[in-house]
Amino acid sequence: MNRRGFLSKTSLAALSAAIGTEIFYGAQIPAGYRLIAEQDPDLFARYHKDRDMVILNKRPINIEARAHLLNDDVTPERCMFVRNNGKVPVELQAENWELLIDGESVRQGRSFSLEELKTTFPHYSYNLTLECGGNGRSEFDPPAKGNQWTVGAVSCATWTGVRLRDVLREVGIKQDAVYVGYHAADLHLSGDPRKEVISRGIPMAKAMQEETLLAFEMNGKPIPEIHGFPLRLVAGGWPASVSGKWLKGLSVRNQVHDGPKMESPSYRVPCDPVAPGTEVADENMCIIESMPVKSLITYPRTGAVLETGRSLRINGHAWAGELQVKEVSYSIDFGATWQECTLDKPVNRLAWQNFRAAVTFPSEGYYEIWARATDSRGVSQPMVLPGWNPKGYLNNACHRIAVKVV
Ligand SMILES: Nc1nc2c(c(=O)[nH]1)N[C@H]1C(S)=C(S)[C@@H](COP(=O)(O)O)O[C@H]1N2
Ligand SMILES: [Mo]
Repeated sequence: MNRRGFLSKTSLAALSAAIGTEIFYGAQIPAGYRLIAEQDPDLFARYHKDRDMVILNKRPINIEARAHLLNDDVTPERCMFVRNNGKVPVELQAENWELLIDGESVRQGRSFSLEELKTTFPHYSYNLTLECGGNGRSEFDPPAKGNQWTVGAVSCATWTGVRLRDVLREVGIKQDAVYVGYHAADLHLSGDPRKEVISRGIPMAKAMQEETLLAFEMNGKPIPEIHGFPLRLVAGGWPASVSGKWLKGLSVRNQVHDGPKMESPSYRVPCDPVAPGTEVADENMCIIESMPVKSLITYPRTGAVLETGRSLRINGHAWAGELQVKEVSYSIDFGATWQECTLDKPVNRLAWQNFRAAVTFPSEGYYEIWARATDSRGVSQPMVLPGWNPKGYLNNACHRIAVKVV
């Protein structure tokens, strides 16, 4: 330990931010000393997460919500799941942040400062549902490797930014444009700066939708550090992996983007259904686009106990990727019969929809409440597991909670 030097004010400020509170005797920390809290950081404090959230992995950081934490119409930072493939970039600064737009299909590459984006283009706000393609993975059998998400890798926050299409039109796009791929500032776990962690993308049609944003605010404030500060591509209704955090670049491509995690089997499912456990050749795996219809009961939390003779108010959210949800029903008899819930319209396209119902029970006993949503094309959630796939994506089985009437 070097007793001669002490930490500089800026390193001390960074440390305090990392720990989530002021270090009272911070001025006394010898230079070169590593705090215990740095070696085993309190991720809840560090990233402002509810202590009921579940840490699935610390390296990279992956944290999921529980169903009851997602009860708000607009998901607060506290309850928003975290999915990282690499390391959270350090010392992020909005000043001097540049976004480079290049690729075979731009007329001429150019970059915008964040400030320029904000001052040049009109701002829009949308509530956008972001669900990880692997949400629900934990239920597949044979199991799939990766984060064992249960139900909590979904959010619907208010995102504010400029439209990607306004920016692309300003830059000038060639006729042969097919895809827009993103590039981000996070570092590979290996620490190798030449390795890109993840660089996915969206077809032009999705890129040009009015709700597809280059966002700089979440819920009315600068985007939280771990959710992509200071700039993020946000494309609701698709696997959240296309919504690139810490956005540094966009490549307008004349072919399907081929960055890391675009290749098979990442974020792909068999083009045709397969039996559980089947090995599927790369060429028979298709890129996931719109997410399937799904719903979540967010109140009460599972395990609720109710006095007999009372009715139980339930509520939750339903979403269907690019489509709207047209109906949500619930069952208390393991799917034998279904009753319709009241369902709200989305506040805007690609936002989840709230549903509610007053449930009555015939007698004392143990019950399960199952919820099932149906999209505008008439496709409903499966009651149990949907099609098995090698990476465990797209589990949109009915959500279930347990209730005891005593
Ligand atoms: N730069 C970058 N963007 C990223 C990721 C990442 O690891 N790095 N993960 C993606 C995945 S797989 C998901 S599900 C969402 C998670 O967003 P969130 O952590 O804000 O909830 O971010 C996506 N964007
Ligand atoms: Mo994801």
